[in-house]
Amino acid sequence: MGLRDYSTEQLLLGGAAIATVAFLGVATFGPGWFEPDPDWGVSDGCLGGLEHEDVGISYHYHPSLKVTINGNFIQIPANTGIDQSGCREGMRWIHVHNIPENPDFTTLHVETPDRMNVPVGAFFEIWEREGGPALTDNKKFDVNNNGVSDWEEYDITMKVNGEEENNYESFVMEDLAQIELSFNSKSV
Ligand SMILES: [Ca+2]
Repeated sequence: MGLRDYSTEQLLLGGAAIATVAFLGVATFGPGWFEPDPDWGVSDGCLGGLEHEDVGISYHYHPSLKVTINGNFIQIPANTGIDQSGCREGMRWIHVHNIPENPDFTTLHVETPDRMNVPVGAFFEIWEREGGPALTDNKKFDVNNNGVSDWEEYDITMKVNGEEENNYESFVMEDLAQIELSFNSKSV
């Protein structure tokens, strides 16, 4: 190996090292770094029920959710995620119990056997307001349940505890997080 070749190799290695450092820099300081990867499978989980083995609940916490479409409050129905198809006589790992009169935010009960990153989109799937493969983009909001991704129909804003949040469907819910989603029809 001549000196010239060796230098080329060093240059290449140096370039690779710089690229690696740059990549790590983006991964470390990029906007997604602190956001955990969502566990999308949680929407298939079922507590009790006819078709699932009963497992102990290790984590039980309560984010809450408020949804408006063009400024109109949309009530998430009581018992969403309870005794539904695929989870008869059981409860999905994210579900709703009774609704108080005139709620502002609706309490979600997140109950999982292990610590999991439960994204808000998984609740939309349980609520059947999320695009499945047969309807529209998977894991996308479909709050009006028309089979068209809401990203094509609405300008969507999301706030968590009053602060703007940009992870939308992938936002991992924490205990007591107040999640507010506003869907506003795109002007034609
Ligand atoms: Ca839609």
